[in-house]
Amino acid sequence: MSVLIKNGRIITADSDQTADIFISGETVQAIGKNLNVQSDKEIDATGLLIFPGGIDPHVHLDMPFMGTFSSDSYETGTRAALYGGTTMVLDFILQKQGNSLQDALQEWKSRSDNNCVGDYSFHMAVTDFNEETKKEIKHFIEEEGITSFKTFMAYKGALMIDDRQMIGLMEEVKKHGGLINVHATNGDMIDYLIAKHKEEGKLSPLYHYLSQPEITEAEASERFIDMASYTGCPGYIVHLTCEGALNAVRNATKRNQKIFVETCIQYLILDASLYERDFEGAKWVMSPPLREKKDQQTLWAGINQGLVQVVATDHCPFMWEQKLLGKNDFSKIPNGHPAIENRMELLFSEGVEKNKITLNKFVEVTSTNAAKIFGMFPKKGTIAVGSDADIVLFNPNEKHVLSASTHHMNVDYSGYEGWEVTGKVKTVLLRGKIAIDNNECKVEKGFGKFVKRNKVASIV
Ligand code: DUC
Ligand code: ZN
Ligand code: ZN
Repeated sequence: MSVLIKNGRIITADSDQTADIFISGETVQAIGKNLNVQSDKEIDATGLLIFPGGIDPHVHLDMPFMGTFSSDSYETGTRAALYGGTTMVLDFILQKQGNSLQDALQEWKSRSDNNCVGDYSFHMAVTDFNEETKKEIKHFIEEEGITSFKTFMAYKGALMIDDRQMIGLMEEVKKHGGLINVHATNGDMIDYLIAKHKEEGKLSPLYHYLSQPEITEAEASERFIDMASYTGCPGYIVHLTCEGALNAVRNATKRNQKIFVETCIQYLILDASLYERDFEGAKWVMSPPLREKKDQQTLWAGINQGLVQVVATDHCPFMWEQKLLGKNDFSKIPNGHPAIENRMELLFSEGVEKNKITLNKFVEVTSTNAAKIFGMFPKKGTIAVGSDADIVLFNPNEKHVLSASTHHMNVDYSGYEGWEVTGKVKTVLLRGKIAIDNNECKVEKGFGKFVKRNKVASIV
């Protein structure tokens, strides 16, 4: 099967040109003006923008968490991602404390194998670092193609590791060419504040927010950065939300230390005033919580300063009925919100359309940087001869309204209900195959491939 995309405006992280793209099989074969080639299918992209397929490096599909499972399966989640222009996701395997990493990989494969519609990979979350786990790191990097290791500085008793384990893991991961990603919040401080609020009878979603003040994130981020500096291990902070934490990253640059930073779309465009809506605030109960307007400004600036390289989602949807598990106690509300389908359109509409970021920056933070940081570039993350033909055709002028009644995520509410966006994903190709066309998905579950990743970049 070959496809010729004619006359689109092709945007990559560092170029902007109107040209044709010729695809044969799974990869791009040629890019140029007025390409004179025979193709099985021709697409006229006049007036459309063409982006590399989005990569969302932070999603949780079918994940056991807080006594339930996130509500998108690998099928529904990766399909919704495709509708929104995201052709690849990176999900998290969670080691069970006391068990091996390999056990966890097998468990996650049992839910994901042959079920993905779009491409995917995993980060391996190490929740129990010990002499046995240590022996598994090399195998994951060199044989499984899983080169990034997630750590939690919070969720004590289930996911959190202490600093002794963190240092040990960093040394091992560095030795074999991997990277550590971190949920950087101070778990002990948060647990103290949760208990205090509950004792005082403060049980609404607002107290989820008030139990995780900015200092809990700033402190843990700085501590993580110091440990990464000491060990020399490449580090990536997931879902960074606030000024205090970004200041720690900025300070590290003064000693020539590079820490990769991801924020998520919700932290750029939503703020903590949503927690004042009584129990409706549970829709946005996630960790870390939404922050203040001043933090949004810091994050947009951080993107343009090159301190924030990635905009992800931390997509972790729960049905309203699941959120109701915490009706009388905010600490029992499953943490997470749905956004896998909305990320690209929201960032285009709120970022590019409102002149906060350029088109090139949009591509960098939605696709290219994640591919580089996580060892997939240039197979993924760009439009170039030889790269996978993961391509999004995007109408920058089409307005539409986000709603749970039209989205494809398996969740019965939207965190963005009624939000009008400018710009719409029209057609999506995944490895040369038309995956989405005119609001219809053309590929089945099982089409999505597991992508083995290389050792990671230390500079982007
Ligand atoms: N935060 C969330 O909101 N959900 C899943 C895990 C996390 O760290
Ligand atoms: Zn997290
Ligand atoms: Zn997460």
